Amino acid sequence: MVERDGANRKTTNRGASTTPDFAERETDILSDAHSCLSKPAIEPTTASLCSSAKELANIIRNRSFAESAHALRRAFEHLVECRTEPCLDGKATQVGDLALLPPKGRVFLFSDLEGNIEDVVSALDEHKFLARMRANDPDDQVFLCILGDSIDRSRSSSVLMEFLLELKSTPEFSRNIIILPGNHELSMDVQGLSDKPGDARNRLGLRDEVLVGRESYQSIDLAREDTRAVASLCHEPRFRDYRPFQEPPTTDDDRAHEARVGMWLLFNDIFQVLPKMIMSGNGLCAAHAGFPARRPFSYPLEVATSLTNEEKHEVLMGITSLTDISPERSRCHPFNRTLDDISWSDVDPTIDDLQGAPLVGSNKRGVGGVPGPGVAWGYRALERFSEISGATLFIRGHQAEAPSHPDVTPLANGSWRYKTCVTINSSRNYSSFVSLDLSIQSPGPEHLKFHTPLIDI
Ligand SMILES: [Mn+2]
Repeated sequence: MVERDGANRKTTNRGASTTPDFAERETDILSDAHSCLSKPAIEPTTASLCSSAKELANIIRNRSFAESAHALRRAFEHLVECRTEPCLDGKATQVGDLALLPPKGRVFLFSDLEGNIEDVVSALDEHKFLARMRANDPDDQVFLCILGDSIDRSRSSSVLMEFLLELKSTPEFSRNIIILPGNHELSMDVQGLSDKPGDARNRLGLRDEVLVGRESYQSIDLAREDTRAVASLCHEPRFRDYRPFQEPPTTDDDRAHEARVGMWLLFNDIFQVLPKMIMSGNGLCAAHAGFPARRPFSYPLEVATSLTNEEKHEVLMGITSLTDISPERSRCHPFNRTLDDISWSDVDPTIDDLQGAPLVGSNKRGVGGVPGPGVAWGYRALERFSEISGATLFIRGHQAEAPSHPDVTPLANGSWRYKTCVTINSSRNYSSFVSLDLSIQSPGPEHLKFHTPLIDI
């Protein structure tokens, strides 16, 4: 009955006024979005109809809140399905939180895009990604891996996330694409405590973009660091309390707000169900920041090397079940040490093995002054993880600044190497990404190709 009222009102509004004012139109759109959020979408995704990444990005940039809500809902349901449908046919597959690449094809890896949609779009088009994925030639498989921190203080964080998720939930592309969350996407959601628009506790601006509205958010001059304008919008009483409503909303304003809250929660759920780590059949491993480092991964190296294959497999299986996707939502992971290790850790060549308290790590990064939950790791920890996992090359992002140390080698475009680990950075400042031939057995850093995309805005 409520939906029917909404539908009637929509028709009336569209027929009665040639130029409905923005607020009225937006409320109308949000009411539609509210119903989209509560039911699965069935129509084909926009990406199926696009010939280039640029075309898709433009469509997504201009789509309505209702269309975004619809697409995100479809992406969430697809990602949940991906967790439980392993399949070995030359494509990427997934077991729980662990994404698996086949030992054939070329993989392109980006990390820390930080809302930098233009670069990834131009890179994908330069390498004819959509056409090649669509052609599905077994001898020309291309894979796209995004290693997290795709969002940051930017006007394009929500557009970039929607762009990546749209590709991921398109059937002909899905199994050539792996999207990992970084600490930006997984940082603890401490409600109501953040006064800064870019604070990690509101996912570095993504919450503001969603709750305030992309259109309003983009009208604020962030280049002038006029962040107080965003803060004042976000701290209107109705934006402060973004928990789901206990009672059904009665006014249009409430319905619009609930729709925005629903979309914000949906983004959070999507980040939870994304895979957390990537491995290939030949020895490539990739994650946002680190690898499982504390128990059971912190066996002494002599114990790790003496594990049977079955025992190593059992230890690795810990990676496949980091996330509880039960309907009871858990949006933070303060006590999931393995997830902290993967999404927050830093390389520190001055540390022999691991540094970090047993429960909460003590590396320098943190949220709101609280020490970061990851660990700092050195060579022995990397060696032990390589021994257990069989990884000969570990690719990560997260740490733009290379530590100054004789064992650290600066590479192209802000990337750097430490032993068998390569840290890449695809943010605006560096815009670099790497690719690797997956057929190479036991690859090392020397097998990586470094790219810098053309910026074409
Ligand atoms: Mn990071």
